[in-house]
Amino acid sequence: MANQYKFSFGPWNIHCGADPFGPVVRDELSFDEKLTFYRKLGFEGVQFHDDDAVPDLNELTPQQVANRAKAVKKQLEDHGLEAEFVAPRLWEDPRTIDGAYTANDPQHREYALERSRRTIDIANALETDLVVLWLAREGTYIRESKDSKKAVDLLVQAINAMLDYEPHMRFAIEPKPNEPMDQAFIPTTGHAIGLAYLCNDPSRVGVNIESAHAILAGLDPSDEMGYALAHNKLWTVHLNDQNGLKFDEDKTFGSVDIRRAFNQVRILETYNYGQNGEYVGLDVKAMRTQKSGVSSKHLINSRRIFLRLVDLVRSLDEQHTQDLIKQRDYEELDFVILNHLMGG
Ligand code: XUL
Ligand code: MN
Repeated sequence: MANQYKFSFGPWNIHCGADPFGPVVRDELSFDEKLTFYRKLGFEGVQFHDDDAVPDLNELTPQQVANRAKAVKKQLEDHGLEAEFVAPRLWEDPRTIDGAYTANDPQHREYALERSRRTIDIANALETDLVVLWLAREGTYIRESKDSKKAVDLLVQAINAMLDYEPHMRFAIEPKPNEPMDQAFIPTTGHAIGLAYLCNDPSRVGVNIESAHAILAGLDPSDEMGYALAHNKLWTVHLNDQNGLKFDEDKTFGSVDIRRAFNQVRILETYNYGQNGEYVGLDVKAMRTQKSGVSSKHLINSRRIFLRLVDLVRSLDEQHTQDLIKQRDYEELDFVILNHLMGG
């Protein structure tokens, strides 16, 4: 049976256009206002950072955090939505300046773990069994500041502590090679999956693959997806696009390289991604030039492009493709794919 896809994004994907060089340029929307966008745009899953669900959670007791998260669960239900995952925001607090789980200061590492426990509590209250770990500051600005072997040990210890804390929770590592760090300890899918196998329960540690992060690592996102699928560890994706090796652009899916996007959709479609409830997640930013009122087009367009590419995957003449592979006529295959993408 043909795949039916369900789509998600995070509230941070509707934003006011501030960048490191300039202030906001669009109206600030409340969380509840953002929730009204989801269904209208064709999305049913909400991705959360812990403080998207419970702002200022460091100021609250664990019980207060859980209670507030339960109120958010009700809010989601009122909008016909569900939580896809919750991710600890471990890159803004002063105690995460030198990293979180790999910070050199043991008290700062303990803060990171305590905050992650709250994230897990929030995930429980929102009734999702998935936590995403983007290891933002687990890396270095200069090689000599941290021991890379010890860093891996510390990451394993931290993930083990999270696995122990909630035996039903699954953890999807989102690798990224750089930004904000110069060198990340877990830059690629292979690193993330290697880390999973070092943990006490590898069956509950998988990955979230972001297209732009793979491109920043000089890799093809669809190959990264294939690698994770071969390990049954592709539990969510952050589809977007990236124009070369620069800052993380989070561009509309397919907007730079439609063929690269086609191949991501193709591998997801080929291996029935979504059959276990996985979402097609987006992590896209509107251009700063976009005015208020039309600043969610990057979301609707990414979804439309994904679905157009699903049609193109399904209408590709597979027999012809297989024949060309058999004949090793990859020049003709190249043309057939390009022609298909151009509507031929
Ligand atoms: C950062 C990034 C994050 C994660 C969630 O580059 O992609 O938004 O997706 O923490
Ligand atoms: Mn992401």
